[in-house]
Amino acid sequence: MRFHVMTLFPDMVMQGLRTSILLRAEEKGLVSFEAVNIREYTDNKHGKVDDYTYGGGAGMLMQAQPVYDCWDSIQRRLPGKARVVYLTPQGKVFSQQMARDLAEEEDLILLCGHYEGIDERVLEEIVTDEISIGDYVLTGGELAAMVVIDAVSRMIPGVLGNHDSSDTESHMHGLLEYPQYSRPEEWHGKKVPPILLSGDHAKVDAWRMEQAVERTRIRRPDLYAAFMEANPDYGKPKGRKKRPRPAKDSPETG
Ligand code: 6GU
Repeated sequence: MRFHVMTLFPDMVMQGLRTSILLRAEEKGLVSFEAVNIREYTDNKHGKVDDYTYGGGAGMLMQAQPVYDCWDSIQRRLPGKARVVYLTPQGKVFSQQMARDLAEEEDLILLCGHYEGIDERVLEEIVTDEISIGDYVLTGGELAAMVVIDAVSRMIPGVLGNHDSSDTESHMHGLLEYPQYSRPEEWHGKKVPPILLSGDHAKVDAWRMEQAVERTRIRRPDLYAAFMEANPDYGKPKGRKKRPRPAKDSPETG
């Protein structure tokens, strides 16, 4: 998959992406990254890409012309019409499902805004998806673009080693990850839960599942509710027949 980032800060984006797992993925030919400097496409002789907003108010806006010409120069060299993701706090909040969906694309163009945003007219013409990475405001779209690219890349087969496979991750069953421990067995007076040293894989799996569910219940009641909705029998004793429960209005229930 090829990622094309439209930005005023190409070095920031490339340095962020060409590190660790994503660097290895690019070296293996599984993904490629380019950052295209929007400023190189401005018609303004001073290299200006922003101007005041009509109607007044604080701040500057990125102008339509350089953004459009930058997009056009990228799109012209692609084999088909690529989706264009605009990173903005006004977008749909990014999720694992959106990462999975974007990972199906051959090319993806990401547009990073700055200042108070971008002239709406060019957004209407080129943008197919608007994404926010959460309910807070960043100074620009670059960090958000890197977040999206990271999450999308790790869904591509071969990017992760088989050890950190993308389906034992947090959020896979819609649950948070269980706690994990490495050597030594005791550190700062804290022992590793004995069940993890028992060698009983069935018990270890059951313990991890319980921990994941309990952690999710405490920390993310929204995810817990969705999990229980999808797994209504979770935690109910299985096997033996339950004693029939007296009806609600039975004298036995008081
Ligand atoms: Cl995508 N951009 C900016 N500037 N701020 C954000 C964001 C994006 N997502 C959350 N906050």
